[in-house]
Amino acid sequence: MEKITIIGLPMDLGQNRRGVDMGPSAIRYAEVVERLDSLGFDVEDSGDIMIGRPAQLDTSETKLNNLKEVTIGSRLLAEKVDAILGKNSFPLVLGGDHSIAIGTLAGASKHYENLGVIWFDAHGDLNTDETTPSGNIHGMSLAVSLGLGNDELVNIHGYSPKIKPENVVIIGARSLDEGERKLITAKEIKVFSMHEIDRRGMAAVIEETIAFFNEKTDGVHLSVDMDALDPIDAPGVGTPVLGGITYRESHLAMEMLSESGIVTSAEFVEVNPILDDKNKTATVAVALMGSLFGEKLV
Ligand code: EXY
Ligand code: MN
Ligand code: MN
Ligand code: MN
Repeated sequence: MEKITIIGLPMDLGQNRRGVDMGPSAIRYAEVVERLDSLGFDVEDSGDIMIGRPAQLDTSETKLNNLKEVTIGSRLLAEKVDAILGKNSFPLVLGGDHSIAIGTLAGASKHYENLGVIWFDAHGDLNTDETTPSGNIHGMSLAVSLGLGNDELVNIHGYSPKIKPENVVIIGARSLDEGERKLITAKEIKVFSMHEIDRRGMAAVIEETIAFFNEKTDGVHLSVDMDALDPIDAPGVGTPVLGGITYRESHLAMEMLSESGIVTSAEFVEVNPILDDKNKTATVAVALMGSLFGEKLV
């Protein structure tokens, strides 16, 4: 695909540390448009989806924090991503916290029979309204996309499930709750934890991921939670976990995915400029986007 359409969802209501709503601005400030332009793509920045802000953050109605706002944001994003793919452009979504993946996947998976998902994350985001320890929807977005959890979220964009468990690969996991582990076992979800990455190396992990998808998917969505990286390289995230993917390993992953040509949509989430060190995390995110879209060192 020659065209890339950038869309931001400046929302921080899927978790409880404010500031990740400034992620799209920080990523633009780190020159995402210029970077992708220079690689020869026809880049359109279609701006941000504005969802407004409740006067008071509400946790009273359900166990899910800010359910109403997250639902509205997800619906709007689903429509937008659906339309971008309908125009044969590559949707590049900027978050926002990881709850926005509910909307991205709802819009994207309509276009594929068997959409694969690469979930690059320290976490599984596989909690449901039953298992969540926090009530934060960013810890549920992958489960919701599998059709599990709150009905309203699960049915966004009018259908469910968006993806099948056998089409999911999680890379970088090192913080999973008990309910998430049970789900991974029950649904036989493929997980490359940090243990596998340490032991086998990122190259082998990505080679296996590409082979896994080549066999059975007609599109692949790449969901990059910046907390997959080690906090040394990506300090500006709300839920950092020690012992993560290095800067070079993450680049290698993007470069290999770029060479494979399998990725058909992507999102970069959880960049929180308030917690960051001189926009480092947004700068790393943009560098990874460069590699994902074919930037070469020589
Ligand atoms: N598993 C925890 C929860 O559900 O609250 C933490 C989730 C963090 C999710 C981050 C963004 O990937
Ligand atoms: Mn996440
Ligand atoms: Mn995470
Ligand atoms: Mn690079």
